[in-house]
Amino acid sequence: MSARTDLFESPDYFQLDTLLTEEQRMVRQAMRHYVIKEISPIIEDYAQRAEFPIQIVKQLGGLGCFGPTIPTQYGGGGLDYISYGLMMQELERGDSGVRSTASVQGSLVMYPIYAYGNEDQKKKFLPKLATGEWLGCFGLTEPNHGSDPSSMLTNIKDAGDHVILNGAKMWISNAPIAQVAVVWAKDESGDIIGLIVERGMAGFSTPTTHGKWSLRASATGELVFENVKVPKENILPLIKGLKGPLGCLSKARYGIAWGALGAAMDCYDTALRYSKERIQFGKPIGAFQLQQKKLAEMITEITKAQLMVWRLGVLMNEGVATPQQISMAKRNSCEMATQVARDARQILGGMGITGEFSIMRHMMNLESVITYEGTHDIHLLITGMDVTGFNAFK
Ligand code: TGC
Ligand code: FAD
Repeated sequence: MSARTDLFESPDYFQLDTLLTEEQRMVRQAMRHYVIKEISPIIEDYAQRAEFPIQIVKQLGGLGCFGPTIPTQYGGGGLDYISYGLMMQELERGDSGVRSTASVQGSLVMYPIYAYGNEDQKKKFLPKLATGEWLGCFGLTEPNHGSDPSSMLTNIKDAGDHVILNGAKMWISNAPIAQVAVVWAKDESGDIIGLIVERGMAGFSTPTTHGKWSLRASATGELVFENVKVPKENILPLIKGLKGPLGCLSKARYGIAWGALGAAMDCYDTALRYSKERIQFGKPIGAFQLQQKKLAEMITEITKAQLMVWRLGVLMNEGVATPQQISMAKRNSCEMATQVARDARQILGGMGITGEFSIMRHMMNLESVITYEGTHDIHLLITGMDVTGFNAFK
């Protein structure tokens, strides 16, 4: 058995399929087919080489993975949130970096332009981003300001018909290859604003981050701004304050809650199959109680997470989901997936550390997924604040 042959069978212990609409099932099927055909055969090699498979950008655009909930008039998919979640689940079942590409483009680049931009900005950027002709990135984190983005130093100064942008962003997915960057900076009053920085603007560079053991098939880099002249027409006019970037993060964190689940489902499925085929002491290792305990706990946790994200999707569709509910689901899925990947890797013994199987790659990827878009601790504190009313950040 080799990961190069994708034998995935989706775990659905509580018959959640019956809760999905025909359209949602079709979306999921299309994504599953895409992952089996285009991602599973190549992703391990790209990850080993630490190379981003650039061809997926146009493929994902063609499949409607960029901005699936954005209205079709701007090139989005006009789909509901459960369809969006299922897309992210299937993509991350293939690789977290593939889902990251879709999350960043749809939720962190297209969404702010759609929600906070004017009509000219929407018409200029959204259709090209939707098809994958252009790739975008999202610059919030700075070298000295990660969990606490409100302390950011990146800033703009008014200079007539343009602003002068200075500062640096770090750990930015897609930065080295993006044509456009949605960047968050402080204006002269100290308010956080969003602006669209385009590749080619003088003083703007995007050095690549090397040496990652995680998300190796995703391009990560910095955004460096040295007196960059950004036309005022590139400022997003409809938002001021940290709620701008956090509003985008709510959309992306929702996608991660489904995505991490996809990685966990792949690890479980691989480990279950292996446990039935691998013989030790004269019987399949799946017949030993210790391995059954791991598998039983995995499917229990996966099922709980599936129920949580499905319910969250319903609340998103009704427009009543809270950022705090999204935090809980993101945190729960990431923690669950990290544990499932670790246990699944053990079930495969030595084979578990090789690239013949997807588990070790998922396990390493999930270390980024549990960290970005708000760390495990930050989401716990968001829940803590919500239930107690006390703010542990201040
Ligand atoms: P705080 O005072 O709590 O909030 C400031 C304003 O924002 C509002 N707000 C939200 N609005 C929309 N959605 C949310 N999720 C929101 N959370 C808060 C809030 O109501 C307030 O509004 P207003 O009107 O009163 O101004 O802000 P704080 O400075 O105390 O920080 C709170 C904290 C720590 C929770 C927040 O800053 C945080 O979430 N930190 C984590 C940082 C983070 O997630 N960074 C992610 C960077 S992007 C990334 O990782 C992309 S990875 C991409 C990939 O490859 O997939
Ligand atoms: P820090 O904020 O320095 O945190 C270090 C530790 O301290 C963590 O364990 C944290 O939980 C803990 N901590 C911090 N504050 C508290 C507190 N108040 N109470 C208790 N514990 C606390 N950012 C972007 O803007 N755009 C991107 O596209 C992007 N892509 C990324 C891709 C990858 C592969 C990675 C790894 C990161 C990416 N990030 C991106 C950055 C990511 O969002 C940050 O790494 C994350 O928000 C944490 O910030 P930090 O790394 O500076 O850690």
